[in-house]
Amino acid sequence: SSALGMMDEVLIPALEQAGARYEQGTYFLPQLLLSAEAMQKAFQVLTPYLPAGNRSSKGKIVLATVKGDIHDIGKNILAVLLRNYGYQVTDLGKDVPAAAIVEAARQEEADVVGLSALMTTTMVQMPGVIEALREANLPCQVIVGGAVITPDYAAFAGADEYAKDAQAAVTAIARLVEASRR
Ligand code: B1M
Repeated sequence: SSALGMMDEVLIPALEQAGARYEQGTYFLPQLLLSAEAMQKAFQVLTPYLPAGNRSSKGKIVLATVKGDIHDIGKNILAVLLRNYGYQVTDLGKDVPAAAIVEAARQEEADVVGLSALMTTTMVQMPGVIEALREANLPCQVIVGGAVITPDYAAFAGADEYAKDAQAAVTAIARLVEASRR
């Protein structure tokens, strides 16, 4: 199997199973943390084998997990894929306030800002971040994703694109960079 296949078919389902056990009450936070750590380590091993496209600079992308949310595994996968495809990625990390995202988008002259949220309690940060980016009059396009996000919610939040997984996000971001350069 390919590195991306191992991630999609083995690692992510395993982590989802840990999540399901946590929900059923047979796993507790320490087991969930250990599972997430194991995932991050496996991910580091696979990183050099993830698909690489043409590496000339294709665009500048700013990524962040929204304020209040410390889930970053999906966003980290997206960052690695984008770098492998030749994008210049500024990863602001997790639990990032709106003002820091706007500041980075301005400084980096981002073509695209990507926001991730994994919880119903934090996805509600997205509309505010997008509004702040628009108010700052920045020319960037915005893509959102994360387990709880739906296409409807992305539209409601004012995003230009939604992607269900990191691979779909790479394709969508290629479209957005085109659009922002037109
Ligand atoms: Co937490 N957690 N967690 N957790 N955790 C969830 C999300 C939850 C669904 C589990 C549950 O209760 N069933 C639940 C949220 C409920 C909800 O709101 N619907 C939850 C909760 C409640 C919590 C805590 C509050 C638990 C507590 O403390 N009581 C706490 C939150 C703390 C906080 O954020 N303030 C917490 C903590 C943690 C850990 C630290 C233990 C750990 C995170 C470690 C880390 O990220 N560094 C963790 C984990 C691992 C999970 C589960 C099990 C797995 C998430 C994950 O990494 N999946 C999760 C349950 C589940 O999903 N089954 C759960 C794998 C990852 C590759 O997927 O990030 O979705 P994901 O990314 C995908 C797509 O969503 C997409 O691409 C990726 C695939 O290619 N994608 C994008 C993501 N971002 C994108 C951005 C894009 C485009 C696509 O464009 C920009």
